[in-house]
Amino acid sequence: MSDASGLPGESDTPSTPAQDTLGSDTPGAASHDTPGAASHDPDRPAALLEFMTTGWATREETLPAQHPSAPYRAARRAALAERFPGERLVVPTGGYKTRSNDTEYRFRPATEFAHLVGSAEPDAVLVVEPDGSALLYQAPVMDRSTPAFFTDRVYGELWVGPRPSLAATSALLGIDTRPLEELDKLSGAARVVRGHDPRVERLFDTDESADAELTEFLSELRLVKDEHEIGQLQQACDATARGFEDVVRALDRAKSTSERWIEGVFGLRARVEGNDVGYGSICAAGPHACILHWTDNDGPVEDGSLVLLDMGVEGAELYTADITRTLPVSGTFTPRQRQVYDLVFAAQEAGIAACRAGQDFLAPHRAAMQVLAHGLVELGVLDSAEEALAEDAQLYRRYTLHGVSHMLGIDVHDCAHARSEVYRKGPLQPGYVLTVEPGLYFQPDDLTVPADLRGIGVRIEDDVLVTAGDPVNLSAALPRDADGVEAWMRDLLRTGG
Ligand SMILES: [Mn+2]
Repeated sequence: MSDASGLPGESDTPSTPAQDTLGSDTPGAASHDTPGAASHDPDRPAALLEFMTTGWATREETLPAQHPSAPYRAARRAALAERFPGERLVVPTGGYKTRSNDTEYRFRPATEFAHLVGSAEPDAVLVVEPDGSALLYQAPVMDRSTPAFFTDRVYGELWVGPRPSLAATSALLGIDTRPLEELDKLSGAARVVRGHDPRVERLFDTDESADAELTEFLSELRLVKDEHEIGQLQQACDATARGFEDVVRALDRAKSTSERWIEGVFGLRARVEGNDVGYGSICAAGPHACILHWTDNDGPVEDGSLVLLDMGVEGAELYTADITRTLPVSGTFTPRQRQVYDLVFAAQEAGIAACRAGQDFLAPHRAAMQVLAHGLVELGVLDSAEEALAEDAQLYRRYTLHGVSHMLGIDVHDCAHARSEVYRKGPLQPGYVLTVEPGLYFQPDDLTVPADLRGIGVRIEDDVLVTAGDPVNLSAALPRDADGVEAWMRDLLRTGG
């Protein structure tokens, strides 16, 4: 990170304010002598500010072509306007989140905003007016026409790079744009998607349950994916498959370091081919596989053990994959590992087969649990599958721990605010993309399981598109069955892929 401070403690010199309307709530924009400056920034004499704004070559602005996603997003905004006719609807993207002091996390647009607009600009706000027209309020560029271009750490061009103009954004996304400061002129009743931008929430007269209804509708609008979204999810799955291949090729380095090597290798693929990882990578070797969200990733990777990898690339438009493979570190399963693996695989096969339109959302879960419960008897873990499956007992869940499916999209656990009757208790519909991810987890100190199973954790997770016919596995590029996994690893380890 660059640090522009020269000599601290220079004399106070009046400086030109960057912009009044923005940044008061923006982390990193803490005002000292200049809005957008940090505590260690040196003061700037007026003569310097004047000098900095002159002597730059003129730039020609070429407007970009419209993005292929624009018509799809326009249709979503039209559906939103139709659901709440005559109302003002406000969807903020949110701003930078502070990591510590004046350093921020990388900006990630809010999911509702990403779905409806597709801009990556922080602090932007979509407003759908009562007549159904849509306006995007966005911070104007701070180019060399204002001293802010080199004083403002949040928007200044010399700090954060060139940002798109309102005209360029409008051309790219197919939506009318307004300067963000004009948002402050709005007031009165509106529904606002809460939780992303408190400043925007304070501008309007809102009602909590009316706002929740807006968020709920936008969550449900994402249940059925259109063809563009399915293409994005396929790309995310394909990039993720390449990331898994990278990891197998890098297993030797992981063995001489730790699980972190795997996390890093996959993260490299995610940043190069996508926006980032869609969630913290779970790189769980040996008994760490029994911890569902193991993200410390600081353990050893040892021959003879399994490594459970739950990782997903989030693509440029923020759609994420969510894939799990459990691999033998040596490239070959032991007979006992393979027995557990084959059982989880059979459960997943049953789950994927149940991903058919008209089945209810929990059908894949029930199908997989039937297989797992009966298999647990064969493994010598349970005495009776029927007893364990009984509604008032569900003892098998000691080893299966979690549900088999969730919706997938811009959020890894997508559509979280959808009503239960259309999601968890509703029917599967063509265009749904959900995970199928059964697992078995035998804790290292679980005295109810045979000693040679303790410390084994296996999960297999794929991303499945529901269609009018057979389910389509978007992550089929990665082998799932034990033989297929071994052959795939052998190939990558021998040839380097
Ligand atoms: Mn998942």
